Amino acid sequence: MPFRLLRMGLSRSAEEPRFLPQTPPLRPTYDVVIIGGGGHGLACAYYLAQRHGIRNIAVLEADYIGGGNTGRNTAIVRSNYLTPEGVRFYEASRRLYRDLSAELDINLFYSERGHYTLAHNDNDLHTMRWRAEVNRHCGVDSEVVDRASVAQAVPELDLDCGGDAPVLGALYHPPGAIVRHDAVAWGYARAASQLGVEIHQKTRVQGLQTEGQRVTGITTDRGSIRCGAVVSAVAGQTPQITQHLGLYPPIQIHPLQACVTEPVKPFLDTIIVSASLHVYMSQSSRGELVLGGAVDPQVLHCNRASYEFLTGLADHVVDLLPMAGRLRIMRHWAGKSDLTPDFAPIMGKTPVKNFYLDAGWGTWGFKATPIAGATLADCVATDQTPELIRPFRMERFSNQQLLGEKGAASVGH
Ligand code: PYC
Repeated sequence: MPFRLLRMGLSRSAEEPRFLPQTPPLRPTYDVVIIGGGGHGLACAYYLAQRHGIRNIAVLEADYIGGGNTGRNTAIVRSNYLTPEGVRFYEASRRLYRDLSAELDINLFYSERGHYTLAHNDNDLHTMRWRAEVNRHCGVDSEVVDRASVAQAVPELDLDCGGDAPVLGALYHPPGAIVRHDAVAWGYARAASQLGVEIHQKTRVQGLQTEGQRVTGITTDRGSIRCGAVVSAVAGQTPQITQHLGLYPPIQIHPLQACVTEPVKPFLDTIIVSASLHVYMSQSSRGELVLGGAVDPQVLHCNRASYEFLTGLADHVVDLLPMAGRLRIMRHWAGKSDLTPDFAPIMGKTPVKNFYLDAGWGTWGFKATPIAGATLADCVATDQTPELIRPFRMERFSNQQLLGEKGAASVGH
């Protein structure tokens, strides 16, 4: 028996059992280097190879793929934003997500649930009506519904919220969905790798080289490489990368925490969000309640989860869903939100030629993954800014052309 196992282990005839091939040594030169092996970086690599035929690409990931914000969010997909620019962009992302399991040949457990953003006062209702108007104008399914409709959708909710913040109605967005987040990273990674993209995990960037105003190379802890173009898609690590080029985009990093409870029988088949109570919740296919809250108030570049957050979140969750008080928390984590002043991302070209940025996603990065990857790939391949991401260019901060997307937030900031 041991000999048979040994023979199989050493045999080259058996199919490669790993999801990704083993990491090769770094080559001296690549056409494109993507810093960040999260969903955005991997999606960009995939679309560069698949849509533009650019295959001499390395994705550099300091840790393991999908181990940053891609694996640390609450997996919500929606497009009910406030600004027309945001709505169009996130709707394009939602449409790509909907068909992504088939495209990547992996079950992403994409599940359309409907998404309720609760209104607890007149101000909330005003913003919901505004969002519904903009959404419908952009072809996105979204409407304001009354309190009775919310009660009918989720009878387990206490719509008086313990008497403190009674629910008056909600913005209802039927296509709101959840999707298995780690599978999104793995799906893009495998599809990109099958097209020839190299994915280098445990490879940390230490510096960037320029000649004139053009980026030409990267120093890593596994050696130096030259490259035609560099994409930075590292979310909460952005300042550490851009500082090498003297670029300081207006980003502040705040932790964002979330948790899951022990599994219970399915009872919640929608996504419920309350910005006033700082709570969002859904039920996973395993029966766990997935719960999140507001970003931490302090700037902090770390993934530490805190007991204070859990007690604050539990307090608000129990106001809205009293039965949750009997559930145990099973896992609890934090990611790094890179917030911009107008709550819209920073995407595309930068003052350094051939250096492209994908940053400033705040609490919305995961839902943007497919379209961020696709538009960034278009931008790199053509060196032209696609129409869909023109509003997100970095110059908007010096041209006073901010977007004002804060009203679309699911949580307090
Ligand atoms: O915008 O849907 C959202 C969201 C949920 C958690 C963080 N952001």
